[in-house]
Parts: sequence; C-alpha cells; structure tokens
Amino acid sequence: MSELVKNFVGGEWVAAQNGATFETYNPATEALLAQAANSSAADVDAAVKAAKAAYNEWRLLPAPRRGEILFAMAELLKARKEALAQTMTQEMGKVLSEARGDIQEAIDMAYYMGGEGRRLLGYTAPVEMPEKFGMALRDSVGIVGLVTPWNFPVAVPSWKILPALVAGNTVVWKPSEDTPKTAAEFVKVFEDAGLPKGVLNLVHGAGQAGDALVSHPDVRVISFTGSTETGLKVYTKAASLGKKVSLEMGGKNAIIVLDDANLELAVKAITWSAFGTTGQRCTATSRLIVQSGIKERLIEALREKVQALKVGYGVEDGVEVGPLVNQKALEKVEKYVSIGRDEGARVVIGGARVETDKGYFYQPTLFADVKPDMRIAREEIFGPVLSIVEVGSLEEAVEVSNGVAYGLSSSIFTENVNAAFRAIRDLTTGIVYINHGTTGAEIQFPFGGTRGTGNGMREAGQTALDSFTEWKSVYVDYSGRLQRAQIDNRE
Ligand code: UN1
Repeated sequence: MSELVKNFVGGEWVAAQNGATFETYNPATEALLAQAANSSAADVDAAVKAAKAAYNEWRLLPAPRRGEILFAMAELLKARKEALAQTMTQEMGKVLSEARGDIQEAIDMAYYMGGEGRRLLGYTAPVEMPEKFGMALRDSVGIVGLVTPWNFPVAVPSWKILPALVAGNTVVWKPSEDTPKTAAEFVKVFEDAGLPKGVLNLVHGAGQAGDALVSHPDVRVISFTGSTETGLKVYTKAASLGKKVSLEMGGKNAIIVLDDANLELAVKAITWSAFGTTGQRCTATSRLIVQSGIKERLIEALREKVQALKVGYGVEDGVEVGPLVNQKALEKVEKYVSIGRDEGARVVIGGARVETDKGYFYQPTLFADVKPDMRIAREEIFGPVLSIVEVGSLEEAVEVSNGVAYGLSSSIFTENVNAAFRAIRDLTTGIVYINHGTTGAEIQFPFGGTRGTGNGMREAGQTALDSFTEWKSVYVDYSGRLQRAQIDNRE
C-alpha cells in the first residue's frame, strides 16, 4: 500500500469521507508516487464549514499579525525549498532548477504579502461638511475557493492563498489532481508556521471536488487558473450564483524579432521561453514572428540551439527539458504536430516522441512556414512546439501577435528604441517584454491577460488584493447635528 496524501480540513489531515482515492505518478518514470484523497461534495462541504468556523477569529486578528505568520511561512519555505523542489520534479516533471524557481516565487510572494499586513492601503478624501470624515477601506470577503493547475504547483497557488489570507479571508483550495503531493507539502509549511486551524483547507480531487467548491453557497470568491475550457465553465457556474470570479486561462504568446535584433540574445531567450517547463507555461512562447531579413539566420541558429537541448528526467544534472505532465498532454502535442504537418507547415527539428521505455517525452519542435491562420498558430498546444511566422514589418508583426484569441504575454527583440515603444503602445497583451522572452513575470506586478486569457482581473502585485477584498466606504459625522451633503439637500 503506497502513501496516502490526505486532505487538510480544520487543521486535521483526513482521508476522503468515503475513502476514495486516486493515484499520482512520476511523468518521467511512470512510477506510482502516492494515492491521494479523492474528495466528494461532502469533503468540500466539511472544508467550507471549517473555513467558516475559522473566519471570524482570523479576520479580527490585526493584519500585521496575519502578515507575521506569512513571514514565518516564508522562512520555513526557504528551509524546505530543496525537499519541496524534489517532490515537484518527481510529480510533474519540470527540471529541478525550475522547480526551485517555482518555490522562490512563493517565497517572494509570502514576503510581499506579509508586508501588506502593514499596508492594505485604503484612502481618505475630503468631504463636504465641516465636521465629517470619509475613508475607503479594504475589507475581507469571507471564504474563498481556489482551483489551481499542475504547471506551477506552488507559485500559482501562492499568488492566491497569500493575498487571500493577509486580507483576512479563509481559504478552501483544490489543487490539480496531477500534483496532490506537492500541494500537501506546501500546506504543511503553513501549518508548521502557525497558521490557525481552519484558515487554510486543502481538498484533493478532480472535477467533482472542483464543481462542489465553485457551487458552494458559502464560498463568495472563486479564483481559477487553468484551461480555457474548464475556466469558462467555472465562470458560468459561479456567475449564475453571483460570485466574484478571477480567471487566468490560456495563452498563445509570441516573440517578435525585427531585422536589427541582437541575434544571439534572441536565440537564447526564444529557446528558454519556448522550451523551458517543456512549453507548459501559460506564458510560454509558442509563436515566433520574424522579419524577413533575419529569418534564415535566426532559424538556423535556433535549430542548432534546440538540437543541443538535453531532454530527460529533471532531477538529473544537465537536463534542460523534462517530460510532458501526463499521457494525455503528450497525445495532445502529437495531435497538434500532425495537424501542423497537414496544414503545410515544415518541421525544422523535432516532430516526434523521444525514444524511451518510460515517460512522456517529446522532442523540442520547430515549425517553419507557418501562416497566422493555421491552427498551430492560433490554438494553445501547451508543449514544446514553436511555430515560426514570417512578416515584413513591425506593423505586420504587431497585427499577427495581437490577432489571436488570447492575450497574456508578448515580446519584441529590437535595438531600435522607437520600434520598442511603438510595440509597447500597440501590443494588446497583459504583459509586454522588450529584449526578453515571454516568461519570467515577477510577483510585484499585475499578472494576467486580455481577451480569452482572463476576465479582466489580475493576480500578483497590489492588484491581487482586488480579488480578495471588498471596498467599504465609511463616513463619520462628528458634528452632533444633521448635516446634509449637497446631493442630499433637496428641500
Ligand atoms: C503560468 O504559467 O501559469 O511568468 C505562470 C512566468 C512565471 C509564471 C507563469 N513567473 O513565466
């Protein structure tokens, strides 16, 4: 009998009420790692009840004290970074150095949001009466439900859990069914840092648990990161129940390379952004939009660089690209490569599975001769596949970059400051990079996208607080008389 990864409800580690489990595997070796609680609506309900019971005490704990618990959690996470990175690589496949980076994002976010414990800034403004005072405050919302993906199994949850907690909410979190072990180890850090019982609750499971959380009447906010297909279902369901929803979904991010670009720099950045995390980032570069004059040289340099990438098990030294997360993801990549071939694009390198006995490995793949209307240039593949589109000018490049259903991240390589600023002005994504790949967003700035990537909300930075707080406007009249503002003075 392998290890059982339990739910965390009201400060206790518990199995699913009906004893159900599911399995979690290592995508590089296909070895069984553990069983995890397969939660039903009853488990979600118990978690929500625990969050509800803990809410009043947590919201009344002064925010600086809440922030101190986040600082303690950050220190502990630093101490456990290496062990947690090992678990992450084993469970979802990203190479160890990237797993460390994933955890570092959570450490950074814990310090940042810990600091919010002494800010959570509201504002005052002048009011119309002589003896009256007005202010706007951020208030907690109540119980928040979080649904998160496997590709950043610590960073992305931290972007949601930490702002939610510092603002005084209590949380029920359902992580991806591909990463229950990593999620449980992450929650243990909060437990050991002294977070009171019931403030953060964890329910493992798949669609059934997610549905129960999104539909639960006591959960007022849903924050979701994951596929567009699931995200839109979450949005529809939650909206019909009047909930506040924050969505972060797909991407089809492009790097533009103009003729005057620093070629060597562009090649390094493209390779990292397209094939880091095996292309499984919502910020990954999946399109390269290149100006005609530099195209041949760029493709040749990229081919060489991509050919040299070492694919393998992410815990081994020197491995740069790990496996896809599971069999289904591998099959999706295979399907899109065959679609690309059928559409008439040309495989420059890659285009097949890596020959191994075990594991979901696919060769880093470059497609040239891609037209903007091909499916491989429009649909999210979420794997190590880069589609190269040729353009004649900056204007055309921007039009192609903007011309997809998603709007998360974009980038341009040029040495011309005028071209760079025009691109900043005209690119319509939530994140824009100049002379840097499309990945690597830092936690102190808003993170999220336009069009089909999201619903107008942003994570990270100060904007993260918008999802997890309500504004409360307060008027204090200290005149002892009935004073009426102009708008209310109708006699
Ligand atoms: C994601 O892929 O869901 O900007 C998040 C980046 C990382 C986070 C990506 N900091 O690439």
